[in-house]
Amino acid sequence: MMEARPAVDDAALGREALAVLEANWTGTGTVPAPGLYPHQWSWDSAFVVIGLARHRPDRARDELLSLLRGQWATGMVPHIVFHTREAYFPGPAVWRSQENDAAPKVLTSGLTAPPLHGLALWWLYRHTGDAAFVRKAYPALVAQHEYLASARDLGGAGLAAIVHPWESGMDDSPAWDQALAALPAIRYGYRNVELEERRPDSDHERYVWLAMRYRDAGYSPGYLRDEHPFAIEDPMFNGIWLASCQAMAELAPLVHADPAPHAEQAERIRQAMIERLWDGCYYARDLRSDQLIKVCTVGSFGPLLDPGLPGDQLNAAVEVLESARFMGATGYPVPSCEIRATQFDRTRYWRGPSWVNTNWLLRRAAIVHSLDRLGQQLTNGTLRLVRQAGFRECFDPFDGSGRGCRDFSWSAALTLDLLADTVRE
Ligand code: 2M8
Repeated sequence: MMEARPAVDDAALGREALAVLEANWTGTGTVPAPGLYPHQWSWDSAFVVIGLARHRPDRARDELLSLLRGQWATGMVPHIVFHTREAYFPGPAVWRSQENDAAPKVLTSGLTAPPLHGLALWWLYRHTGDAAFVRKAYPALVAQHEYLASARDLGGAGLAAIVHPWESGMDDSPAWDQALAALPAIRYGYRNVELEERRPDSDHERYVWLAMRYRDAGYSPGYLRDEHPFAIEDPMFNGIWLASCQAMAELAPLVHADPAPHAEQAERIRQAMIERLWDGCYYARDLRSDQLIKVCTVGSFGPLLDPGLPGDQLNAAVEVLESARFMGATGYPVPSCEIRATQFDRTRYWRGPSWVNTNWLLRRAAIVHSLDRLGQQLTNGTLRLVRQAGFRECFDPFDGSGRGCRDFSWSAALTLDLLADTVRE
């Protein structure tokens, strides 16, 4: 297996990032990492599209189309598309997508992931001017958004609920602890092939149980609404959705479509996030206990992606982000959980380490709000991480050492994007 070596000069770093993405390309899609994640993951692919937009637009287009081949007739874009038979647990035998009438031919999971694809398509258009491709991909993304607005508005207020920690992309986040603890204790006894970064008492068996309950209910929206025990309105998932709605509004004229429904959707999400998730910081809301989950994580900053975020909230959220609760105290941006929380753990997956994708999203937010200094800090801090430790899955926020797997696609892809901006500046 190859592993890119850290490089100090930008040109070499860029070449290494491209080499990682080339090695992770299967001919159909880009795997997040060889071995550990040998299929196509939804938001990973969107980050790859963003990173390749200025370097390999052809590959970026193929990546998105390949992912969308996994879209269900309901509009749901699944969190994993299984293009090969490589072993992964839980794989097709657990999800059994082929037994569902709405599922496509290609095997997929039955869950979704943060809907970053509208923003990724806009990014690609912005850097290529390829309107023909927008026309090709746009209808699928409209269907994706319609699915979220209809099947996932479980709170009835205009937000999309996640029904599984995997749907957040931030699997082991402390934000899901309470909801998971309320589920029955499960012991399947299968050998957990998780990384050591996972909690020893990892909730993995509960994850699988939760996924199988949804599967056994035929992946039905009625079941999600009335019975499913896990339903959470997450500010990162919804902040990303809002950004994609705004992206779709900007793309709509290219396909002679009306931008208004996308803009209205964005407005609904904004209002609902303010009314339901804001309490001095954005928190996730547990719909089953109808309570805010009072732990501030990197997900709390998702709403900053909204250019229309009210000034008071913008300032308050940025203050928290820059404070000693987050990047003010760590050497590297941005810890995935506030460091004063009892659940914070610098070594464990989504419970402390810094991730390139959330750094990139927050840098995007900083640019949207013309927060130049913050944007620069996020850029420089992220580039320092990958220069020193390589394209690792995540990083210790205090000393910058790499954690999780190596040659991780979104770390490489988003490095390419950051470098492209650095060169221009
Ligand atoms: C992680 O999620 C998968 C399950 O989907 C896992 O834990 O095995 C998360 O970091 C998620 O955000 C990411 O999309 C996926 C692949 O990189 O890995």
